Amino acid sequence: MTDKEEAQLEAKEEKAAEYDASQIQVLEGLEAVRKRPGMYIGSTSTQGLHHLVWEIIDNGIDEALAGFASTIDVTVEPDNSVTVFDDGRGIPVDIQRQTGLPALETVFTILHAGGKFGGGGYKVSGGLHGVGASVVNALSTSLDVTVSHGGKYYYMDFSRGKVKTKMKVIGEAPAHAHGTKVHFIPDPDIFTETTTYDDKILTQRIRELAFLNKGLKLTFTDKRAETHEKLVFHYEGGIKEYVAFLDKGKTPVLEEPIYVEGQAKGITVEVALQYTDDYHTNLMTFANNIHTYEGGTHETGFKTALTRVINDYAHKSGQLKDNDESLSGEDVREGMTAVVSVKHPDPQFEGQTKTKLGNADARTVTDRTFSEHFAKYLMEHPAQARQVVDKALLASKARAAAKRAREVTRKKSGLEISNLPGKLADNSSKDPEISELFIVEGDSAGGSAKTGRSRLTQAILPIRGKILNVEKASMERILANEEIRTLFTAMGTGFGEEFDVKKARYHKLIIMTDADVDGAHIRTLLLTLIYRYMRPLLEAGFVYIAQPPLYRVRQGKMMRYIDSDEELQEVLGSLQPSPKPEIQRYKGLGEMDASQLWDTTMDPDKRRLLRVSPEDAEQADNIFDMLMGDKVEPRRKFIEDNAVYVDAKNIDA
Ligand code: TSJ
Repeated sequence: MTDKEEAQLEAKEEKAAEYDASQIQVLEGLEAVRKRPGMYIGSTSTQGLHHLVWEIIDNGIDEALAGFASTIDVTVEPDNSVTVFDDGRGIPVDIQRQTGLPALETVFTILHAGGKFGGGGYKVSGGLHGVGASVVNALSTSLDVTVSHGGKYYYMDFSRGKVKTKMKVIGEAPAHAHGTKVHFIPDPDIFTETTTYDDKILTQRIRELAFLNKGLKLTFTDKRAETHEKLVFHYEGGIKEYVAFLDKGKTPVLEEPIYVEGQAKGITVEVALQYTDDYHTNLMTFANNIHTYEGGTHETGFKTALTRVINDYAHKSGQLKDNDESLSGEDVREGMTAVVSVKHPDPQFEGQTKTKLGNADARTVTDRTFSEHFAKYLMEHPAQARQVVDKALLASKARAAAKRAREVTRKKSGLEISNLPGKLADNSSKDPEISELFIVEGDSAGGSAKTGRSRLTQAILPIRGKILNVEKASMERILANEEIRTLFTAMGTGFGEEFDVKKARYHKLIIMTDADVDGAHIRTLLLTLIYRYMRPLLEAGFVYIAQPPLYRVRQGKMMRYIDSDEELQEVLGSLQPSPKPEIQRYKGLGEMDASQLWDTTMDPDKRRLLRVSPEDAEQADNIFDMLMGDKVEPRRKFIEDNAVYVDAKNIDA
């Protein structure tokens, strides 16, 4: 062998070794995903299962944001597998220099390879959800991809992340056909709780993505349903149509929502807002299509600009005099529905749930974009501007009056913790970490809970049936409601803008309602209230739902508590026919005595609590709007269609 040949051989061996090493890294990478899926997709519950779909769709959205795709089709197949198609350029099929592999293979086998090539623009994949398509691949028993490009169909498939079929051409495509189709089956070994997709969760997010990406057409087809109906979501107006959608059934103040869009420093900002005749504020903010529940810089920029511009205008128009007190943030937001959506090339997500935007430049760009357009709008629409300012002035007056009233009552009866409301049976420990507050439906169940509880750690607050319609009530009226006041006082966290989660006197707030439709209503109402006025509790993971059993079965000495009709059938099937098993159905908590309530629902060693995420509570908020809205027909239909859903599903997620 000549020196040259020897050197060539060595180089070749080296390359082969490098290749082997990188292959091992690939397998180790995807193996790590399978070992700790929660680290990559948050959880392996139904949320994690749906996360797989978001991951894949995000790639199609990126292609649309880059200007190459106009449609994304999502299909749930009869076997619960999912197909996503976009009509973009198709994932590149050429061989990459560094790896010697088709780019297509790399996308599905290398961690975080999702948006690494292509460059430029913002990517929604790579944001909060953006762990990449390889993670979905690792967690699927089977994943296949078809790319149409340059007159050919390219195909490749995988199993649990490992290549099964190397990329190959499987046919001739029409010359101008282009796109990417990904089909995957979630691995039941990973998603042990459930592998069943929820059409409501999918529909809601797909609709939201259509609102957030104006002009992009998204479709959803559920092939498990008899109809196979294709739902089409396509909004040329984007978030402006979102605001109108959120305000359905309310009376708008402006003839149509204000919409502004601007761009600076590579950041795109869109804001849409409307005022309606109710008191509740609905502000939703998004960064790279991710719902930023915890807000962040874009939200701050928007709020500051809104308050400043309205105050400036109110002075110019003479509605506010020089010596008048300025309108507060809460005043100018009362009755407002707004969506703020920014797209940032390098979003930084912070906070407890990583849903708080941290980029400082998003604040300045949002503030400037919005204030310029909004100031101009007010000047050009004086009649509507007057209404907006009048509304804020009214809110301001009501707030001042309520404050005075509060100060008076505080002096008299005291709202301080030293003077906790009579209905509350507080626990004896002062350590918030081990303290739990049970909100219990009904005085009789409240009595049992007080008797049965662990006095050291468990506080009980009984509440009566339907408290109050939060939607129709102003902040003042909500505060005036005794039971709501008791809840806020007991929590010790304050209210609205002064809310401080660090002051929480209990790190578990547990909602305990009957397992019937009324119980579901009360739970929805409480979650809505918490979502709107105590949201940081949700973000901190402090909010829970207790699960009382549905049945008790007794046979001789054997006794079991049972949670569902299916379980009841199962248990009855496993019993001897005699002696005849005795079945008790619990319609309400009140039917259990103190020790039964403790055993089944309150004992920390035996109970099963459901933790409520901000997303769950948002669903409750949506349901609540529908249940309490003016329109009777959708409500009746909703209750009929979703009797089960209202009962439990929105919380079980
Ligand atoms: F369809 C889908 F949503 F399921 C999906 C689409 C799933 C995945 C994992 C990827 C895609 C996808 C990727 N659609 N379109 C693309 N585009 C690219 O990967 C691409 C194509 C061309 C170029 C280029 O610079 O020429 C760059 C990129 C990133």
